Amino acid sequence: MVQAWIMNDDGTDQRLEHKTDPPQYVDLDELKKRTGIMYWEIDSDTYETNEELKQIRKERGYSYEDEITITEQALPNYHEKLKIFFTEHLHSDEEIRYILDGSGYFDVRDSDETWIRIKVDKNDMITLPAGIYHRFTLDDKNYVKAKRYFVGEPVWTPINRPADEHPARQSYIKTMKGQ
Ligand code: KMT
Ligand code: NI
Repeated sequence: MVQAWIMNDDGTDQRLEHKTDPPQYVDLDELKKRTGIMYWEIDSDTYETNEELKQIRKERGYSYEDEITITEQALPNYHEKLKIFFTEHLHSDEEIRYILDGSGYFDVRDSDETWIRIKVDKNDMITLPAGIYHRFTLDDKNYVKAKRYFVGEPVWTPINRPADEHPARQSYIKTMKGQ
């Protein structure tokens, strides 16, 4: 089950939890309000026949799918990719990930620049809205396997911060303000 907390961004090992002392947890409703992130829990042992997943994909137009395994053995240019994932960026489209196995952290900026760290585990499916500043890291287990979905032809290109003038950023800010 996904868990989120305010991140203590103290510059130490990115694979650690980085909770504040005491921890400040952010529940799913608050996460949605502060960032626009959506979350579903879907049993990854039976996802191929899961009706809820089928419905979500249909409603949200997630036509494309593939799978990514992030381990040193499985992912070509592993170290370089991890650096790219952990560089603060946005995308012009939603980033949709469904964790089949393993775990990791998505860090997302809320509207006052606070990093919220989201721990994703097996069965967690999350959608980061287009235009949100974010990054990803493995945790100390160094392993995640995830499905990637996309609306139409995938564009994985990260647009590194600063990207404040990017149309997806502008549109994200507008949506969050109007909420
Ligand atoms: C990304 O774009 O950050 C990734 O695909 C890595 C995370 S997948 C759980
Ligand atoms: Ni990204």
